[in-house]
Amino acid sequence: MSKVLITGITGQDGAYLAHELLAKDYEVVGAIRLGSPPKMGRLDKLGIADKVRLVPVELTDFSSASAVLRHERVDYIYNLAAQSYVAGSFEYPHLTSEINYQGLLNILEAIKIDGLECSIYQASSAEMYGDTLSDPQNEDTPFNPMSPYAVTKAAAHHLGRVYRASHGIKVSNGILFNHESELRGIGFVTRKITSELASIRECAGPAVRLGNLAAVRDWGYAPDYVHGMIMINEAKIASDYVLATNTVTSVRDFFKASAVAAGFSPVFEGDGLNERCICKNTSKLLCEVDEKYFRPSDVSYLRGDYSKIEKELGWCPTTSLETMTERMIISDIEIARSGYPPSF
Ligand code: NAP
Ligand code: F7E
Repeated sequence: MSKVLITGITGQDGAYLAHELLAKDYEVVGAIRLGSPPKMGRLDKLGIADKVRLVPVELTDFSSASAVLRHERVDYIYNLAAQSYVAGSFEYPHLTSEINYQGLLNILEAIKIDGLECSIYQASSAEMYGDTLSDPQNEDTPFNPMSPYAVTKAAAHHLGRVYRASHGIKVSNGILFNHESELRGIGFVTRKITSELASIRECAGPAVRLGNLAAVRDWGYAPDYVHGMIMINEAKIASDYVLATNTVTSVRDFFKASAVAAGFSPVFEGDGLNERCICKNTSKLLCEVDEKYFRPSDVSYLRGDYSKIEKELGWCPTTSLETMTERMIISDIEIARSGYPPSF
């Protein structure tokens, strides 16, 4: 039986990844933060909380990271732990850098020094591309990071390549475009929209307040993407791969589709800070623009070309944006009806 260590197991991707690996009969060990109780909401929701073994580790501390790796001797590592909020990285750049960059450095050094035999998947991000003239973006598109988050991910990406080329360590970078799900954190725009629309519908909650409605993203479904992560980490040859859908949607259009899925008839009116969305059947205010959700700099457009992984490993996305949006709305309506706040 192969043994796997997932850092960031309590996050969206970590939970889905653990679920798929357990179904394939892997022994799954999850690294959790030292000194604070793990957030078990997603693992509970997938019914796997008692099927994974959780080990406390401080990934930003070399001795803690290396002790766990030496002790566990895993076959595969998925390094997903990160301060993953782009907006938050402008406020907390040091924290973001420590876990997103130093965390990977500690893992790679521990593997190098102890001569450990394992394959590492590093969670790289489409955010590294920033605003670019290349459309769509692929593995050869130069990076133009526009946030502290993107800088840390680009640095970690290059670090992985350096350890692969100079020390022969089997590390692959998955350059993932945005992927969402019922388990997405409520701070990200898609889940913010679906959870707050559900609350308007079920509990007469307030209108959703959003920032840059014109931003365009390539949104896929998280379970499809963790399947791709496994393909990447288990490939014979370590390499870097884009996972994306090659289709794009603006925040405004995602809002409209979600509002329709929630039973509203959304119409946008006005522009700039005065833009808002009304339900034309009930005149209910569904969405307003709020300056506080604009970022100091924002990536305006991302669209990924996943043809390399399709050709070499046979991966492609299988879930449409419409299906994903419906699933998120249905799940958030159930949560709103339960009367409990979301547990993740
Ligand atoms: P997520 O839901 O925000 O999960 C992040 C995980 O990292 C959580 O388990 C969190 O633990 C852990 N973590 C955060 N700070 C930590 C620290 N200082 N020490 C140890 N653990 C820490 O993120 P996700 O959406 O699953 O994404 C997984 C990875 O893929 C991340 O590296 C992210 O940057 C990257 N990525 C995501 C996307 C996307 O669209 N989802 C796209 C590209 C790349 P707690 O539960 O204790 O907070
Ligand atoms: O923002 C705009 C915002 O926070 C998407 C992370 O998983 O994907 C994710 O990063 C867009 C941006 O995701 C609000 O300005 C408008 O243009 O959902 P998001 P992100 O920043 O793209 C990448 C690939 C990662 O690697 C990251 O870890 O939506 N937007 N109004 C808003 N965004 C938020 N969060 N909240 C708003 O009210």
